[in-house]
Amino acid sequence: MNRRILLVNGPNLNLLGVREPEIYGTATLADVERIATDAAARHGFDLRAVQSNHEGVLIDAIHDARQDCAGIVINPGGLTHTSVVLRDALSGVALPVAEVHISDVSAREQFRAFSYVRDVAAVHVVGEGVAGYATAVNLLVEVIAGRAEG
Ligand code: CA2
Repeated sequence: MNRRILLVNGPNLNLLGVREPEIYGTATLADVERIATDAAARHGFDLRAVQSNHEGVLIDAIHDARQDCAGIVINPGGLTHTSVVLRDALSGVALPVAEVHISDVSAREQFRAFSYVRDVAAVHVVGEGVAGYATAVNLLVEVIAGRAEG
């Protein structure tokens, strides 16, 4: 079994800690990647982090995960609510997926309540702030371990 997790952050998440701190807090993308890396390390996994503002780059990274990753933690950003192709990439690689959102998407605008990714993800973490990335890693590792046992 591969002991690597792919962390994917979608469009605009490079602005974390720089804009809209009242919604997303003051932690930066580098902080998020460290939180997830540390959580993965506690379970003996390493973590490859990708952030892009381009859908195709995210899809290529998801496809590449088939080679060397056991699961994917993803915050698709606004693509959550729009992207069939991102959903298809996630279901196509057949790795366990944890969907994470920093904010409580169910308590914001109506259009954020729908997620194309939700039903291809085994784990959902919403509204825990950036600490939710550690929760997502922890829960994903449980899913990975369960699948390894068969
Ligand atoms: O709550 C989340 O994690 C979201 O996935 C964040 C997305 C939003 O479109 C989703 O509805 C919920 C937005 C990511 C953009 O992040 C920014 C961070 C700081 C400043 C501006 C945007």
